[in-house]
Amino acid sequence: MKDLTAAIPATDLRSAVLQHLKYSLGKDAEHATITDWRQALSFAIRDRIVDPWFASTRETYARQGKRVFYLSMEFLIGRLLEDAVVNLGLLDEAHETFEGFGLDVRTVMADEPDAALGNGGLGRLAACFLESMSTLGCPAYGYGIRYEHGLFRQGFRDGRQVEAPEDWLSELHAWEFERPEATIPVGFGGEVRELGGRMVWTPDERVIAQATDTPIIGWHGKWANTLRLWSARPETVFDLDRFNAGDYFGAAEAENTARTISRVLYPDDTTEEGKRLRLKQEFFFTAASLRDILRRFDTEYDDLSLLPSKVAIQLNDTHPAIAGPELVRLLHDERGMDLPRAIETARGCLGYTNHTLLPEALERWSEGLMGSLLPRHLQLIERIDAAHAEAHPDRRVTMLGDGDVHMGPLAFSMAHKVNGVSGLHTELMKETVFAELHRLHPERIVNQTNGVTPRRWMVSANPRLSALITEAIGIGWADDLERLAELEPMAEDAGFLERFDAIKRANKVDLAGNLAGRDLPVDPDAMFDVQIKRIHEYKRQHLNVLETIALWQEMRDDPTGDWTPRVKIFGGKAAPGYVFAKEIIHLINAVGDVINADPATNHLLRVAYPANYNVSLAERLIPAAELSQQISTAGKEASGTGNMKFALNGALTIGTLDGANVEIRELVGAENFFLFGMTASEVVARREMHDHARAAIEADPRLARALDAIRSGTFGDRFEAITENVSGQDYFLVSSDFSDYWRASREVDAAWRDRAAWNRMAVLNTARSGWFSSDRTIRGYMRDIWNAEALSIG
Ligand code: 26Y
Repeated sequence: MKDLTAAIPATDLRSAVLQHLKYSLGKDAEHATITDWRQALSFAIRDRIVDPWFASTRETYARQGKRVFYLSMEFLIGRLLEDAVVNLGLLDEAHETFEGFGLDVRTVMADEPDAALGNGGLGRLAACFLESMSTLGCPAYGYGIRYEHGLFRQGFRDGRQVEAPEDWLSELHAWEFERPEATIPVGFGGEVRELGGRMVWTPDERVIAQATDTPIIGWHGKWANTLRLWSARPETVFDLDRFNAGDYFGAAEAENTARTISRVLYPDDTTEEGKRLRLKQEFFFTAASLRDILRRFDTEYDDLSLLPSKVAIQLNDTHPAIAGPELVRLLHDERGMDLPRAIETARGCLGYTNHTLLPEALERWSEGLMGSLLPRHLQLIERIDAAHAEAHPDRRVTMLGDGDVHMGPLAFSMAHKVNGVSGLHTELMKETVFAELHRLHPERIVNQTNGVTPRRWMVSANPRLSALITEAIGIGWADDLERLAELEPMAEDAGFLERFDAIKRANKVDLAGNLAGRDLPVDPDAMFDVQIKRIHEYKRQHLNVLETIALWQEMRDDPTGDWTPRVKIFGGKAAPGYVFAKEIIHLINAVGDVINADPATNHLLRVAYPANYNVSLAERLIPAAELSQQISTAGKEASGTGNMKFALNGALTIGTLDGANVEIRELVGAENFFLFGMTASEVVARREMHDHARAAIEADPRLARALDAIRSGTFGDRFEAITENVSGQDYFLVSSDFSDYWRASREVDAAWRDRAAWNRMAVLNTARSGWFSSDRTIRGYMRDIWNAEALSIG
């Protein structure tokens, strides 16, 4: 049939917004709230996305190219409206339109709640990847879970973290298209029987996965991919018999049980019940996604051996690693492919990205749990393990051991490529967790250093800097970020440096205004020193706090000394069950309370810890930052992506040789990076040293004094857990790295006072960080892992 919708005439943005306000929202302009205006704008913008979205789908079908399916438990997207407005090139028109309504469009866009369907780095990376895949015209689908409640909202009570549920769906979410026709049953439990030579799994519990699609528009609005998120609902909505018998709660029981699966982002992992639910979540979205992928494949091809040449499935860490056995089950049990071929075919489709080497984050499921929830999968894992053992008789690793299924080795053995997320991390994967598997499969591990999308993290978050760059090197740099190198000569141009400085200053003033509104007054003339990320021992926010205390003490000793004024800005959430991380939060706030109230020093040193750090807050903090704190224990931060956002926005880094810091330093130049601390191998050696923490404290009176202040109650509580840890076992080498961190921090102070030299270094950071675009990363995945080609239209 002819495309009846193709010829619908476009309207101007102003009419479109007013039409939606009236006819979609039922509001008149006089009584519309900011939220109404924002919803109306969202609908108007969404309308502009639909045509490129359809065109992309048509092109993908027409070209029969390979499709990429990115499976991730997390998509930390943040706000969608501004991204879409910017990528469609409608920012100026939107600005004028809203001026006509007497409103500031940035305020309207900022009204959107963050979609916080992720915890941190891995989820934000997935969001940057979605945007880059659309920008590059890589035919791709993101698959995940449509959590009713995303990452909790963080508040502070008496300096301690309190968690409140997040409620992003409480108001209309304009970006989604519900797909009531796209439903897929997913089973759990039950039994496996042989029937006519085939193994048949009969689950005893079934839920329905229901799809909701969000189009993700790329830069210049040329291509849009789909993010498909699954919600769980019961097979039968309501038990009328039980209701009629007066059992009102029981009548809704099935519904509650089913809906729990997509209720909330990661239940706490510590209880057995929590673990069970997490495994159910993982299988739920993985199984639904695989069926959807095969359904689409079946509409175009009838030969399953083509699967690896048409379908690339990327596993974002091990969370969807059950995809290996599930795909084998679909091919072998359901489609009758023989087992070795089914394993080969599945492997040809699957790639696995590892995001952490921390032992506690390497997933394991007890065979008991796996066997009760996914009995057929446990059998298949045994077969996959046995096949691997047969092929490699001298192997010493197993996917099954100590009564557990090890998801890392399973993902490794079921993927044709396995990648790390920075050069260092990939090398450490080869040497540590996957040493044995790497020996058996030396071609399998590849590196793809992370990247970030410059559209969100520069064009949209830092319009002032973006305008200056465009003025200096012309348009096009956001398409090809390595063109930022053309800024290099400007680092010697005093006039340019001054304008760069003025922009940073304006961003700082904006941020100071925002912080003042949170009762966190800061002086934009002080250095803005920022550490924003999840709170974790290995990220060492407590090292930063100890340095802050020591600095404060020295300032008090000599308040008229020649100090560099600093604002120490922290942001980040701790996992609700992570007691030590919550202690660190409490310590930051307690130290801040005392230091900020000290009249002798508070014009020189302040601490600001805005609650509820999220993507939107990051978009304000990063453009205003002058110093980026990337101080993890070497060997522990797989990559980091915040570090890249800071460097691109002209902040200098103080950091260890960890994750992508190594590559940042190589690219921006060692002289434009404040390095400190032990290397990954020095860290391993130092841990062996008896009483290393005590020795470090004895050797550094500043550190000893800072710890004494905490112990003696200067900050209210005595924080024994922290002081005992860093003076005792100190696994993360906080004490041992302190002296060198102090040294580097004072070098920062000195460097900052020479404004011209500092700005020169900052410009060089921007100019030399273009490699960290997620476009470059995605091209790497397409080339080395997916073997997929970019398509383009128009
Ligand atoms: C098993 C489960 C509890 C679990 C849940 C979430 C395990 C890990 C994670 C998340 C890991 C994560 O976010 N890793 C980060 O990935 C980023 C993107 O590659 C890296 O930049 C960052 O260094 C790494 O910590």
